Amino acid sequence: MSMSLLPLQRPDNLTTGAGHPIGDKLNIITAGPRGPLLVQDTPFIDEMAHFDRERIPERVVHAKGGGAFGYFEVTHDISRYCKAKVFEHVGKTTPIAIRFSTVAGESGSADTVRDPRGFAVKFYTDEGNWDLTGNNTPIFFIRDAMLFPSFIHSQKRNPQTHLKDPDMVWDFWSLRPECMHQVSFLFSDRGLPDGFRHMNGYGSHTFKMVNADCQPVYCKFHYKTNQGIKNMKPEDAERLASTDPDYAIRDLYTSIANGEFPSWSFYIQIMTFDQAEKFQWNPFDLTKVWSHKEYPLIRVGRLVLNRNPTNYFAEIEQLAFDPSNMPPGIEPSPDKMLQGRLFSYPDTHRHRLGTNYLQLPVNCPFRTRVANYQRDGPMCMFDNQAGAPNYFPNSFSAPETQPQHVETRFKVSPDVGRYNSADDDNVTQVRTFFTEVLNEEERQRLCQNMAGALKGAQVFIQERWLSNHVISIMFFYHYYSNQTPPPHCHQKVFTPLDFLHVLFVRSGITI
Ligand code: HDE
Repeated sequence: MSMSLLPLQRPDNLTTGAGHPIGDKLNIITAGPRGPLLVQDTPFIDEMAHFDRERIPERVVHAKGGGAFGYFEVTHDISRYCKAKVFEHVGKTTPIAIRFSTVAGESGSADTVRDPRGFAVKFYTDEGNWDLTGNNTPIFFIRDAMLFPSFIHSQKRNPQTHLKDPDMVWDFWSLRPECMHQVSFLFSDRGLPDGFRHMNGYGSHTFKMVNADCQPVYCKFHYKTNQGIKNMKPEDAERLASTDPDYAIRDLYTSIANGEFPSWSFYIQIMTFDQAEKFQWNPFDLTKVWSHKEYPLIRVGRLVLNRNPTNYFAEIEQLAFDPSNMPPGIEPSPDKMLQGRLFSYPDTHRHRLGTNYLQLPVNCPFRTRVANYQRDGPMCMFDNQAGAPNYFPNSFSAPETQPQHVETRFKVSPDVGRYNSADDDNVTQVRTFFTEVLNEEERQRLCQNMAGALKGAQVFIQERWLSNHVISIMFFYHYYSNQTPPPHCHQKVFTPLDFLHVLFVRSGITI
């Protein structure tokens, strides 16, 4: 795989960063053969000073990942829902970048761990970049952005021991039962995807689409793998974590290098504002899905990856996704998580990459021309918009607003407050997932995987996780009565310890 390191036909002239030819790259300048050094050895100082600054902060989450480039092609017309030019006509193609990742591990961690996978797509559209910064799951652990830093801390290292800590993980999850749906997905077979090519992607949130007549609808995005879903057995994933920790990056790179270009079919689900009013749950709750029966998938196009990065750092490490990058025709829904993300991503990029991160080639909206009143800042590249006026309004020929692209108006009249959504039906969809989506063998593996991880936490935490009536109802009725729970099931028929026993015994684990 070291093809990019093959010797060039004719070597370039070696220079310093400032372009001065270097005569000797092996021997430092010293006073006499045994030293000391001279500060005038600028080739040495130039090299060392740059080396000292090679690292930028890794992503606070999703630090380990790989990516590639390709295109999005429209295969079906959805202009009745959305005026965004990216969907303008069948056959239209738009360049894309995709970065896949794990969530909790550091940038050197193993690819084959049980963790959601990031699936972030950047469309370089004619109206600016559109970033669908999604995952390989249609849902998420929490529904309120306030909880995100705590949730992530619980998945990362214990501040004292610097070790991953099952107490922290299960303590948080058991205190927040809205996590159940995503945790069930995570401990099912799909929690260990075989590389990045064999998994689906989802925009996950509810978004708003607006058509040319300014009529809005709500929508969700799905991208289904054309390579087929393939997951790993836990024992294989564990083995690969030590023998080939970069398994997924290697698999992606190699397949593209060999001309096997992975692709995904791109779909939307649509919900009208009227339907949203009547929906049985909060349609903006990220812990819930929209039934495909009631809100069928509508085919839109396909995503194809056909080019590897030529430089990983420049094109993948510096690639910066931002859910607030939306071209006209795509707007945020009120989803509290999405709204929280609109702030967080550009904020972290300014810290990780610097104020002018949007000028980096991989982030700049190269299919359009940026014309605004922002100037200067560290690492300002290009011509800084030359002599164009840097204030608005002005009387000179300078960028003007385009009123046809003003965002849609919408009504909000409720009282401002901190609304508690902790008990917003954490049960029904988890039960559906367990009883209707999974088959018996998949259910058994879910139990086994969950028990195997849960046993690392203290018993009082295990009990709390299990005493959550969602899981009690789900497992008890499945295994012992094989029928839908009656309406009175929230009255506990069964103690947490009973359930613990059931879960572990069924999984062949002794505690
Ligand atoms: Fe992220 N997330 N996230 N996230 N996320 C980041 O942005 C954040 C969430 C996702 O390949 C960070 O550039 C908040 C949901 C992906 O570069 C950070 C909240 C989903 C990636 C951040 C969420 C995601 C990130 C870290 C809740 C799936 C990697 C570095 C309010 C729908 C993108 C960075 C890449 C990265 C914040 C929740 C997916 C810190 C505050 C939900 C795929 O800004």
